[in-house]
Amino acid sequence: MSKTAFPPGFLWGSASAAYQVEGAYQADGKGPSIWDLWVQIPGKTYNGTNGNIAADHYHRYREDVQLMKEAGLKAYRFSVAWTRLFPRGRGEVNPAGLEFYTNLIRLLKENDIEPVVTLYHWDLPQALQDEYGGWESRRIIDDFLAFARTCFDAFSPQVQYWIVLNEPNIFTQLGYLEALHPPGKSDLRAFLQTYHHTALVHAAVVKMFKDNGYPGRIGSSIAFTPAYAASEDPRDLRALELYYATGPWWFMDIYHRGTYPNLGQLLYSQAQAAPEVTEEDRELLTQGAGLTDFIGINYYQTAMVARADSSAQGQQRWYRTVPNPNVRYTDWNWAIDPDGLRYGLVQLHQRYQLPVLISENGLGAYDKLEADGVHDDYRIDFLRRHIRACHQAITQGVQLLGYCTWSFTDLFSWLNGYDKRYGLVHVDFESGSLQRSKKDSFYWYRQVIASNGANCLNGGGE
Ligand code: BGP
Repeated sequence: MSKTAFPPGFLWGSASAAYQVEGAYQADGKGPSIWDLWVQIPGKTYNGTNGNIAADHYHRYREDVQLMKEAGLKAYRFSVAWTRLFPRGRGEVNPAGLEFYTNLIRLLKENDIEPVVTLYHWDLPQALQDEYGGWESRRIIDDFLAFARTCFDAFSPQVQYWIVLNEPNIFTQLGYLEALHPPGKSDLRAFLQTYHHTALVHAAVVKMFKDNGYPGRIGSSIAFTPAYAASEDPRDLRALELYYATGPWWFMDIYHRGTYPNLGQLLYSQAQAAPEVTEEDRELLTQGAGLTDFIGINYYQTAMVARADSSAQGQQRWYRTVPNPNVRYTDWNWAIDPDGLRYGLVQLHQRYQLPVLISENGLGAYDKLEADGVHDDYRIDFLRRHIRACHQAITQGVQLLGYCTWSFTDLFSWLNGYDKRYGLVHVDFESGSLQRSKKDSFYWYRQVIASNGANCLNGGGE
C-alpha cells in the first residue's frame, strides 16, 4: 500500500438506521416497534421529538440514493425495520416491507454502492416486548433467527456485508440500566442478562448464516470507547483495568472469543449481577466467535478513568470517568479524540486479530443553513483527522475493511431530536419541507472517496 492511499476496495461509506431516517412509521402494514411507543410517553425524548416522519427516507430513498451516487459512496449502511417485515415480530411476512428493502438494495447495486445491512438497530417489535419481555427472554433467539433467515433469503447474494446487531452494549445499558431507552428499566443484573442474550443471538445468527452457506461476511457492531488512565498512579491504572474488564472487553470478548474476561466475571459475581451462562451457551458462543468475519465498531470518543470512590455504587465503585484535559469536547460533551481511534483499532487488532469495519464515526453539531449552504468546516476537520487516524492504524497492521460516516443525511437522534446533526446532507426539519441540501462536508468527502483517501492525507489541517 502506498503511503498516501487506502487499500484497494476500501469501503468508503455512510450509515443510517431505520427508525432514525425512514419515517412512514405506520405505512404499508408496518407494525409498532418499542420506539414507536416509547416516543409517545411524555418526557422520554428531547422536546417530545420522534421518528414518525424523520427524514422520510421511506418515500424519498430514490433521491437519497441519487445523492449517495453523487458523493461517490462505495457503501451505504442501513438497517431493516423488523416491524416492516413482521408487523407482530413473527408469522407471515409483509410483502410491502420486503419490497421496500428489495428496491433499495437493487437501486444501490445499480449505482455501484455496496449495501451493508444491519439486521437490528434497536426497533424491536412491540409485540415481542409485550409477549415475553423482548431481550429479557431467551425466546428472542428463535424469533430473531426467523427474521434473519427471511432477510438472508430475500437479500442474498446482493448483500455481501451483514451486521447482526448495532451496539448491543448501548441498547441494553440504556434500556436496562440507565432507564433512558425502552423498556426504561434500571437493574444491573437485567442489563447483563439481556446483554448475554444479545451475544447468543449474534452467535446463533452467525452460525445459521454459515451453516446455510450464504455468501458474504458477517459481524456485529459494538460501541467502542477506548480509555486512558488519569495518571500513572497505580490506583488509576487499576481503575483502567477494571474499566476494560467490565466494559469494552466484557462486551467484545463474548462476541469474539466466546467467553467473558475473568476479572469482569469476578467483579460482576461479587456484585451479584453476573449473567446466567449455561454449558450450551458456552458452546454456541465459542462457535459463533470462531465464525464471525469482522469486528464492527462505532467510534465517537474516548474516556479517561480514575480510581473510584470507595463508598460509590454501581460501576462507580470500580472507576470514575473524569474530564480529559488533553482533548476538546463537542457541544454534547463528547471527547474529540482522533488518536483514540488509532489506539482503539490497534488494541482490537492485538486482542482479536480480526478485520475491523468502522460502521459509524461522526460529529454531532448544531449546523446552520445559510443562503449558500451549510459550511460545516468543523465536521470536515473532525472527519479528516479520524480518517488520518484510520490510515495510521492500517500502517500499524490493522486490517480495516471500511469506514462509514454517521450519517449520510441528517436524521433523528434518539435522545437529542433534530438539533444534533451528523449528516453530509442537510435535511430541512425546521420548515418541515425535508428538502435535502449538500453541506460542505458532502463535497469534501466526495474528494476523499475519489482519491481513495489520498487527498485527505495530503491535504491541509492538523
Ligand atoms: C450510536 C447509534 C446511532 C446514532 C449515534 C449518534 O450510538 O448507533 O444510532 O444515534 O450513536 O448518537 P446520538 O444521536 O445520541 O448523538
